[in-house]
Amino acid sequence: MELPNPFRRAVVPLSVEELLDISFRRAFKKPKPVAKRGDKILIYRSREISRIQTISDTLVSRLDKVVKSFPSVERLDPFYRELLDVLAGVDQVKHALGAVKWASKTISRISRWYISKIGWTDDPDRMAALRREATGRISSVLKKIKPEVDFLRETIPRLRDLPDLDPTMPAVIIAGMPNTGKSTLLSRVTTKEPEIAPYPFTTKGIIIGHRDLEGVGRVQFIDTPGLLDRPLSKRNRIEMQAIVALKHVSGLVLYLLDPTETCGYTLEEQKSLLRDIITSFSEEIIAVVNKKDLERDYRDKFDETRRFLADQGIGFVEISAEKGLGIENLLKVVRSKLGGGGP
Ligand SMILES: Nc1nc2c(ncn2[C@@H]2O[C@H](COP(=O)(O)OP(=O)(O)OP(=O)(O)O)[C@@H](O)[C@H]2O)c(=O)[nH]1
Ligand SMILES: [Mg+2]
Repeated sequence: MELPNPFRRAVVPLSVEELLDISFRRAFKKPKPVAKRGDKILIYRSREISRIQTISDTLVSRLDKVVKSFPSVERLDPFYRELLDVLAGVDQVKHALGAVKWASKTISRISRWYISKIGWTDDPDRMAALRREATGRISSVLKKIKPEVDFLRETIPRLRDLPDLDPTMPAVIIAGMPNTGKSTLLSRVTTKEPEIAPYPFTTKGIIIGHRDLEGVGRVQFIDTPGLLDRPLSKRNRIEMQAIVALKHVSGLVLYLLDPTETCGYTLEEQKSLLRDIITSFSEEIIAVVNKKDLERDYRDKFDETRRFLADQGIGFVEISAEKGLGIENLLKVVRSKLGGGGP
């Protein structure tokens, strides 16, 4: 049973220009109502009223859909709530949705008021003038919320793209500094094919792949964006998503180390980040020494890494994610940690 991403069905608003275009076009395209007895005043009146009503109905329904389709922030699972905060800001989203709701209410109030005013006059020119006033006010209400609508147009697609995390399924989080081979490892152990590239911050969001492990069942492997060795307050939006996974997903953490330093970060930095993660999070951590295929050229660094991990009492395995070395052994260790038997 998968917990679907709660933002999956959130509706992305049309732009303010598109909203105006659609509603006005609809209002002025409508066939003119036919009054059988040819009462001109009735015809004029119902035509102007129907124009305002169509514009208002179209806008209100589009705007309300955006607000109603967005999940209640208070009821969000903490993992998704914090991702929402990292990717968009909870307060900004609440403010933007509030503005959309305000616009919808104001538009329907304006339209009711002018419709009733048109009902009181028998002068066709006055009716047209009132209708123009109404549509003018409606447009300016919409234009007022343009920044909020643009913000939601940018933010909601990002939220809809978040992966589905199942809180009931065993989880393995793959973490480490940028470029150490996290995504390469995910592609080795699951059918996911994340982007892999020889530069940092290739992975910009959380990616989840699955694999069945004997004795454990289906396991979700969570690839995370690279983390730099720096305090929480300095972390950017990309890094913060990895922190959210470490904080809110309970599972096993595989911390990737690249002793070759070809990732662009020194072993010292990688060790320091590992120590930081150990003190900051309660999850069990296994160090994964990657790029073993290059050991011959970096023997001292590999030895130094092993010594450090042994001194700190941190369990580790050695692999080459790229060449597929040591993967079976790594999976065996993962299985046993997740209670599936093994060594
Ligand atoms: N030689 C060697 N290169 C590897 C190995 N694993 C990964 N690489 C290379 O390291 C580079 C980074 O790999 P990624 O899997 O994209 O690293 P990442 O940790 O996901 O990087 P970010 O998403 O940027 O944090 C790529 O050029 C990979 O081909 C390995 O075992 N041996
Ligand atoms: Mg990656």
